[in-house]
Amino acid sequence: MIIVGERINGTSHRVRDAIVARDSDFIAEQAVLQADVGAHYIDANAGTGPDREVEDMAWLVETIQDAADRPVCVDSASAGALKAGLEVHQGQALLNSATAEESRQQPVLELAQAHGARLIALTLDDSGLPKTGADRVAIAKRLSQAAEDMGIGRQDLFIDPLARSIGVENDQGIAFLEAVAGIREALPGIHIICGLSNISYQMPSRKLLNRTFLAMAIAKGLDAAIFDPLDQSLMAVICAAQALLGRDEMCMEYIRAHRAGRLEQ
Ligand code: THG
Repeated sequence: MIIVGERINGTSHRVRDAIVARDSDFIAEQAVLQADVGAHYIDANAGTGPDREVEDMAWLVETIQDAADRPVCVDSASAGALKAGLEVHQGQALLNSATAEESRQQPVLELAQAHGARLIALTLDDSGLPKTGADRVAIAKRLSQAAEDMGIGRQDLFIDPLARSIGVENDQGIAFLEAVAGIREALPGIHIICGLSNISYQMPSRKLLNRTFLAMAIAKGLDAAIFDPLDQSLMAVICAAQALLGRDEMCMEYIRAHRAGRLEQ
């Protein structure tokens, strides 16, 4: 599993204050904490207004990479902020995100191509949020073809089928899981990612829903996720799922995690 640590997100007030105050110690600490528990990428989402997001993103990417030896998942809906993050990034970034919308497909694909970045593409087009699994698979195929046409191969493309809350629409859990299975079958070798917290929005006991959903999605073919890696129960679910699916030879990693006290509180 490829883990993207989500703690550096300006929608959190503490993070937003640190960005505005240019508190590099706080951002560095959040980056190191996540890298130390096994995050492969550190997400950087400034979440600030259009008047300052470009500068904030460049500062965030530099501050994270000065502190932690990890690539950054440069997270913004704005092409300008994505570009600013890529320009200061060392090594191969993960760009978050393109969509199949007219305004966001080609510009973001071109950015990824120009910088040799990996890319997250959301299954979203100009007809609005997809409802069914089949809608998401159809958009994923178009995104994969458009990326391939630009020389971006499946090994560098992460499809995000957009998990939406079961508290808002009851059948969104199953629609997402069907999308993961359909994409895994139609596009072998592609990566499938999602943000884990969306599924439980407006529901009680969110962590229980998030970790149950993670286990189900891994079984269908999810191979990357965006979440807080300091949540030990989620990291434990990944470890257990890999062992249960025969992806942990002799269950060695599972046993090692158990001995280190990382599986149960
Ligand atoms: N897919 C992709 N990228 C994404 C998302 C996705 N990036 C943003 C988001 N979703 C994932 N990142 C976060 C970061 C923080 C929180 C949720 C998702 C979060 N924060 C705390 C909370 O609400 O409890 C703190 C917020 C606060 O303090 O106000 O939940 O789906 N490709």
